Amino acid sequence: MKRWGKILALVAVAMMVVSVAAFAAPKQWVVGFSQIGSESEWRTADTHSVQDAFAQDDSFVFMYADAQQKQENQIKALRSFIARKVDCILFTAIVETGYGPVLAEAKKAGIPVVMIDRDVAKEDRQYRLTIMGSDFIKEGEKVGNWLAKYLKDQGIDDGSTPINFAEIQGTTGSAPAIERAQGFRNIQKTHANWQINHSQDGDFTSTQGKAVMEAFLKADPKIQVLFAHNDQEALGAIQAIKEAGLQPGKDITIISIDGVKGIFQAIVNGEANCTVECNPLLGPQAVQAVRDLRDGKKLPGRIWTIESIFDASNAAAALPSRQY
Ligand code: GYE
Repeated sequence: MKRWGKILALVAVAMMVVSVAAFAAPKQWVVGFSQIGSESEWRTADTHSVQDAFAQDDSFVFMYADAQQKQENQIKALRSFIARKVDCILFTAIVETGYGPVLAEAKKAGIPVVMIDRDVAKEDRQYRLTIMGSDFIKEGEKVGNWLAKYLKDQGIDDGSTPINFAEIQGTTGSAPAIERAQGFRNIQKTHANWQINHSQDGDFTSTQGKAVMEAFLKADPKIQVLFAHNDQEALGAIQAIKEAGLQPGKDITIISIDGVKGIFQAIVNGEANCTVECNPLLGPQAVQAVRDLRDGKKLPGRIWTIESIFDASNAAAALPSRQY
């Protein structure tokens, strides 16, 4: 009897120790983030936002993998997260295709994958849980709609004389490049005189944006409108336009997407005309989604970000409060 009493007491003490330990240190969730690289100011702001948001909550162990613009590095990073049995994977896909097998491995291992910003191709979306970020088709449509009004108001577009457009696309095969091009064409189609005479990949960087614009201008100095898929490319193109002896924002109407400080300054200086906002500050949303997941809540299939449009009418007023 005495012996049983002792055993019971020991069990009770052990249970207390276990529950106190559990109370003092709840299981930390390990979250691995596979990021593309750092091709633009947008990307840097996005990376910092996600890193800072997770750093503020010590119930997470946050692992960051920078793929330096290479898909094979991303696939390696995803495999190492799976091998490490992380609790959740955050993933931005540099291009849409090529991730099916590794995402299927994550699903098989029971690891939820939350896409941030750039999605994978339709056929691979069955392997990921949700996507948070912007509506790139809508962004392309906003570009077209803003231009329609602006070109008409400026007397550049009479509705029938051909307008000479150039487009610097984002990284070929990436979700934003595919969808921004599509969105813009949805509007362009409704203007019979809008001609996209030049279109090339600028890889979302200012160096490439400049190189592509130089080539365009060499072939055709009479370009009237430039749509760059991101601000970084537009900023590079502005350099090329100046070096060609033309006035950016005047001789060539320039519109791009993101809303980084550099383009705000260019708009204020009259060297760019408009930016369609694409919000990179996805960190707080990402933490919330992972917390919900940990709490067993069901995530919506799509989490949208809220965005605006900035031109000469509102850029100066908004500039001081811009966070990226
Ligand atoms: O527009 C660009 C970045 O994926 C939405 O990638 C993002 C794009 C953004 O390099 O600046």
